[in-house]
Amino acid sequence: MKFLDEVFITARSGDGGRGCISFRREKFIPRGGPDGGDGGNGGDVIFRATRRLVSLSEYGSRTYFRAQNGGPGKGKNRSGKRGADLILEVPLGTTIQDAQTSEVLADLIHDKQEVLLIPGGRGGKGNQHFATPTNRTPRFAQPGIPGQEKKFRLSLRFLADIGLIGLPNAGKSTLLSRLTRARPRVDSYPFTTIDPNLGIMTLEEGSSLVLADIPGLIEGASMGRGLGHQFLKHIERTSLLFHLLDITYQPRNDLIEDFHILRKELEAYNPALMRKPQVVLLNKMDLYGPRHRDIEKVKRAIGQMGLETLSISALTGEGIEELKAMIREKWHGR
Ligand SMILES: Nc1nc2c(ncn2[C@@H]2O[C@H](COP(=O)(O)OP(=O)(O)OP(=O)(O)O)[C@@H](O)[C@H]2O)c(=O)[nH]1
Ligand SMILES: [Mg+2]
Repeated sequence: MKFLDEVFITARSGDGGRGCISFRREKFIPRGGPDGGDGGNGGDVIFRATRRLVSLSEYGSRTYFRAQNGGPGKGKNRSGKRGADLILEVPLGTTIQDAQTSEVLADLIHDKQEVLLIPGGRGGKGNQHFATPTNRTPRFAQPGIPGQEKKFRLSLRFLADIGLIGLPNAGKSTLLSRLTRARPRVDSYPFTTIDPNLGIMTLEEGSSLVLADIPGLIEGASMGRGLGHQFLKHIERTSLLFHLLDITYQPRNDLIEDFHILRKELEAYNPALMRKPQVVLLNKMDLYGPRHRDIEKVKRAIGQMGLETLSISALTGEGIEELKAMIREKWHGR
């Protein structure tokens, strides 16, 4: 299914069932009183966050949903059935807005978190409630209140702990598949990843972290070049960024310059991204050769900017244990 992080949908709560007009009829009670039951309430429209979903794809084809109507009241004081609620499941990190006013109605961030956004219509009261000393045979009951319809904008920003960023082909997806059970596509051409991926990394003591792999960024990404910028929102909520540098990358022959280009893109998109803790991962160390001697210089320059570096090979696993230890340490230190 196609990855979607923004959709518009319409939902309607259920109508309340109508109240019943009925009179008791029993053998020896010729003129029994009113016994019309109440209509059932219509179902509510509820949004529920679930870890099971990572995209809003389910709302790509179908965009109209409604909760069940309440059943009508019946004789012998029996109430109508309550309409079933409509439960719309969304991935963690989904913001729900009123499509007309843009008002933010909910931001769902916990697994199984629910929010009721349209109450079902109330069922009407049956004529059992309306007998008075002067009117013992009320021939009326309330109709149910109709449900309401509303248009929503759902937008997703991943709730990930760590974001993987870098130029196309830097090895982000390879690293994701090293650290988690996710198996994103990996290939030797740029822009292999066109939709963001999520992976879950389990830490020893049973807790886990979510990693987000977004499409490669290029110069001008914040202005809409390439694919990257539209996905930068998915790393806005992370608390740590891994910036991957491919040590074999050659076009400018200056890794530091490439690094600055991407940092500028992040800053231009949202300065808060730049303030996030960042670790620079020098990737593809398995290809290290005489041509890459300036790596030490690169490390020093990045160190002078106050950033940590780590040399790894996402492909062979070199340095990955150190990387995992660093992640564990950072998470325990919080
Ligand atoms: N030799 C070597 N190759 C690597 C390493 N990491 C990734 N690669 C290769 O580099 C190429 C790109 O890897 P990907 O993981 O697809 O890179 P990406 O950063 O996700 O790329 P985009 O999705 O295009 O942005 C693939 O051919 C990988 O096999 C590494 O540590 N060593
Ligand atoms: Mg990729």
